[in-house]
Amino acid sequence: MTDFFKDIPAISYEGPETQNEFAFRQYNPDEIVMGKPLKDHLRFACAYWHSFAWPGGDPFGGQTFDRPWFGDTMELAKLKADTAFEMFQILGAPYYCFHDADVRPEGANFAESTRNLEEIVDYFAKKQADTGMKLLWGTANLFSHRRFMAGAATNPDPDVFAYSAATIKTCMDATVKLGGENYVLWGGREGYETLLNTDMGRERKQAGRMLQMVVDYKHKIGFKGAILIEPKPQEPTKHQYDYDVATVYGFLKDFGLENEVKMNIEQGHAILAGHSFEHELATARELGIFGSIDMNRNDYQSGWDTDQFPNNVPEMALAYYEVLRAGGFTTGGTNFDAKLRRQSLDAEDLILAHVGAMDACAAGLKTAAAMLDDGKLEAARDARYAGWETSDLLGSDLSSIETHVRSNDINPAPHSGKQERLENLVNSYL
Ligand code: XUL
Ligand code: CO
Repeated sequence: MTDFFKDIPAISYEGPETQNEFAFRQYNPDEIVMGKPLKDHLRFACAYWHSFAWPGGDPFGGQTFDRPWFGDTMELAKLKADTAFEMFQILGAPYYCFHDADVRPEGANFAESTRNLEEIVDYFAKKQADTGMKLLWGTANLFSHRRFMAGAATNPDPDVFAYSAATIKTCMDATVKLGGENYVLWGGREGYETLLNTDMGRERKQAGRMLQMVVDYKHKIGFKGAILIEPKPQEPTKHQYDYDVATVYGFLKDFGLENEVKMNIEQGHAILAGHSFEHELATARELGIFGSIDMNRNDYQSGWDTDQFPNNVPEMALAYYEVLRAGGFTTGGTNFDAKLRRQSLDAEDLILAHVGAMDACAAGLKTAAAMLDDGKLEAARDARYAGWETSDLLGSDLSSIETHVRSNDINPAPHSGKQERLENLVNSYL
């Protein structure tokens, strides 16, 4: 046991009336909702990077957190792992997610970095066996180190492409070894700063080829999990190629990967792309590429990816409504890609941030389930499109349709979209 979370009890469900801050009010893991326990609907995961690797910097100032595991040795990496697994257990969050760079010190070269990763993976494997915690997804950090400043797969230098491909392979191996259920690719630097020095066509092909290699390797090693792309329009790069779900779908089609790769959709990234979270989720569902979610929120004033813990239940209800309409998670889950504010220094802050987020997600999911169960929203949607149930227009052609309009003297009357009525209906479930 480390003493970082000493005096903080394991969090359990006490119900809405409890006065205990260190308890769930909404998240009862075993509560049955639409035929299955809440914990299996939500599949919570903690993000290693924000909770244990992020030092608390912003563009105007550096580290504010003073964690006993900060430093570049294997010994400290193991202390970090010990503390992380203690937090997962306190929260009863069944999953976690990590990048290679979050969990191991950078080595002097590729071989040493890989050796460090492998040693930590063995350490994680033991901890997973001891605690029952599971890996939702692994990923490679191909954006922090200066070698990736001009991109990873899309770098003008083939040596960086090679280094990235080799790193992805080691991270996929690590994910498989830990029984990970997905492998994520987020291309933070796969884009450009200025078109003046960028060969966009070439970079796109490099990114497509890298993704094909990832899928080939997945099949070669028999990885049964999902390969997920996490779209984001910009930041840190001025323009990222995987802008949003629809853009990524076009990219996947182009490289023959639309049946191989799914989406990890992050709330904050959706907002940065000028969409709502539910828009991105619904798009992925309709295209058959919904996979998993990164759950956070952005400060709407800053227009920046502030990665705050989620707390807006009405918004989350609409997001989980789309998740449920997609059939819920299979390999995916709810990953808290969220970090404390840099003034929230205490161990308690880290626990309470997750407790609040898990409660808000549970409330959102239960609201979504009630909306779906009740059926009024879907009935209203069906009624709006009812005319299409008996129409064969889509199999017709323009000339026949003109004849049809003339001979039946078609003169459409506008119908109300009933938006406010539906908004009232949604609020009635909250
Ligand atoms: C960055 C982001 C990443 C990915 C994983 O905005 O969301 O943390 O989730 O690389
Ligand atoms: Co994310």
